[in-house]
This record gives sequence, structure tokens and C-alpha cells, in this order.
Amino acid sequence: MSDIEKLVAEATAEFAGISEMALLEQAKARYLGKSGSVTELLKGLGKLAADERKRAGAAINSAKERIEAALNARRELLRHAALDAQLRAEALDITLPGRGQGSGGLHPVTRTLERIEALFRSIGFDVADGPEIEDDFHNFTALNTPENHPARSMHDTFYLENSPGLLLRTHTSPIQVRYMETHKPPIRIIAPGRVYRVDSDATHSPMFHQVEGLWIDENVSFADLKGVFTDFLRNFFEKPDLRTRFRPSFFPFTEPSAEIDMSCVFCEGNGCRVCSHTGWLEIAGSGMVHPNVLRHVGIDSEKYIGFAFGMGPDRLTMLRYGVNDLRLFFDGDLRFLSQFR
Ligand code: 2U9
Repeated sequence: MSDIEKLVAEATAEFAGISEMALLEQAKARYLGKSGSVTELLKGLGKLAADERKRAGAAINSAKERIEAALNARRELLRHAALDAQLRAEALDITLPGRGQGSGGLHPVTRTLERIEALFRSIGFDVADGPEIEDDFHNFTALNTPENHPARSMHDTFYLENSPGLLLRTHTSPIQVRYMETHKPPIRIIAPGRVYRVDSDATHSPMFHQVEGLWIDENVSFADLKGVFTDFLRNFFEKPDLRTRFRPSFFPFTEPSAEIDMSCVFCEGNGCRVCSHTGWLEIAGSGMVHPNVLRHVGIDSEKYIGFAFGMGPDRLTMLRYGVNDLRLFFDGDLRFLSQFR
């Protein structure tokens, strides 16, 4: 076998033994590169006589072509092998059952808020909103709460550092104050939202929810308050026979004021552990809006009168679903929350 044929056989055998693309390219350089064996042979042609050069040139070129062909064949084979390996590694078993899409749900307190909003909208109330960071005027002063009132102390209210006069609202009443500043009576709104107080135990959270309501017109009476609120509770708890009672109380922003109790939704008023065997549950506060509050927002207190109420939707949710620890609502534990989906 001539040297050239040996070179072809050697290259073909070497390529066939390589199974990595990078090594194959290195081997190619040894034959076809700038100082590869074939290139060196071609360089030597110049030294030969004319007809010898022609014959040798043809032989070298033929060898070069066959080495290139062997190289390309090996390249193709390696490329296919790599693709096969990748496809095998990424193979999917399409016969496996799907994992399914986890579905979310509304927070139980959100469901209560939506329910309250729908019930009040159905009797012509609007739903109002406002900022959670409030000023002293809208949270306290306008609501007839004097400067030395304990609700204003650092122990009861979160104040913003470096922002004198700013605080986290302690009730949703400032929403109604702002609404009255920009709307003329008749006013019929509820004000749901988050509120903040320095308080934390099994029945108090530093953040909780309130829904307050307000109806101001020329002729709104305490009887309207009793009717609207009793009707609301009967619809909310789906208990047409639910009873309410109004006990005298005090709030700076209403006069007269009353606590609202409802007949216990667990024992229908017969007495059980939930209602401490009284048959009644405290559910809201209420009263006729104090004339000073109307004056603060420029509403004629001689002409207009109305009622307001405030309740805790967190407590309403606990009663509706029979939950006994308020903190469960705000811990973010899905084992608890997913029960309400
Ligand atoms: C304006 C005027 C009067 C809202 C009212 C209450 C009574 C009340 C508490 C119930 C339980 C808050 O969630 S709770 O802790 N609320 O007792 N709230 S009257 O009175 C207003 C509101 C706005 C302009």
C-alpha cells in the first residue's frame, strides 16, 4: 500500500475510533490542518518534476477528499448519536396522569365583605373607600373625639414616625367623613376596610376589618336604623327569625348611641357556650350621628339627621363559619384557609 493510501486508512480508522466531537476536530487538524499530514504532502509537490507533480497531486487530492468524506461521515454519526441521547434523556411518559391545576379561593373575610356589600347595595347603599394612612382631623377631630381622649394615646393608635399628625386609621369612619366632605345629602353608604389598633390576643388583632354604615337625610330615624340593621342581620345569617336588641351606650360620634345584640345564631337564643348562656351575641355599635360631626363637614345639622353603625366582619365571619380564634384568619396557613374554597 502506498504511503498516501496508508494515510487514508490511518485517518479513517482514527476517526472511526473517536466518539467526541471536540476530539474529532482535533484529529481533523492533524490531517487537514495548516501543518497536517495531507497539507504537508501538498506543500511538497512544488519540488517534483512537472508530470510527477500532476500524478502525485491527483493522488493527494483524491486522498484528501476521502479523508474529508470519512470525517464528515463520522461527524454526522456523532451528531445523530448526541441527538438520540438528548431525546432519550428528555423523554416524557405521556401515559402518566396529569398533576392538575391547584385552584385558589377568596379569603373567608373577603367573602364576608362581598356578602355585606351585596346586601347593602341591594337596598340602595353605595360602597365608599379611603386611605389607610389618615390624618388626625379625619380620624378623630371630625368625629367629635377630643384631644385628651384615650383612643388618641400612643398605647391605642399607631402613629407614623417623622410624620406628625399622620396615623393608621383606627376605624373606617374617616371614609364617611371624606365622603360627606364631597357629597351632599341624601347620603347612604357603607365603608368597609382594614383598620389598625395597638391590640393583640385571641380576639384582637393589630389589623382587623370594619364595616361602617351611614344614612343621612332630612328624616332618618332610630326606627330606620333598627329596621335596616335587623333586616341586614337576618339576610346575612339567613335566619328570618333572628331578633335584635339595642342597649344604650356611648360613642363620641353618635348621640344617642346603642350596642346592638342579636339572638345567638347557634342556639336561637336559648343559651349555649358561644353566647355565655345569655341567648345574645354583641354584634355592632350604632347611633344617631352627632350634630358636631355634621357641622365639621359643613352639613346643616338643623336640616339633616341620620344614623351610623359599625361592625367587625372578622367576628361576623367567625360566627358564620364557627371559627373560635381570630388569629387563624391572618396567619396565612393554607390548611385553614383552603377549607373555605
Ligand atoms: C360617621 C359618624 C358616625 C360609626 C359607628 C360604632 C358605633 C361602633 C364598633 C363596632 C365593633 C367598631 O368593629 S368594631 O370594633 N363600632 O360601635 N361605629 S357608630 O359611626 C359613625 C361613623 C362615621 C361620620
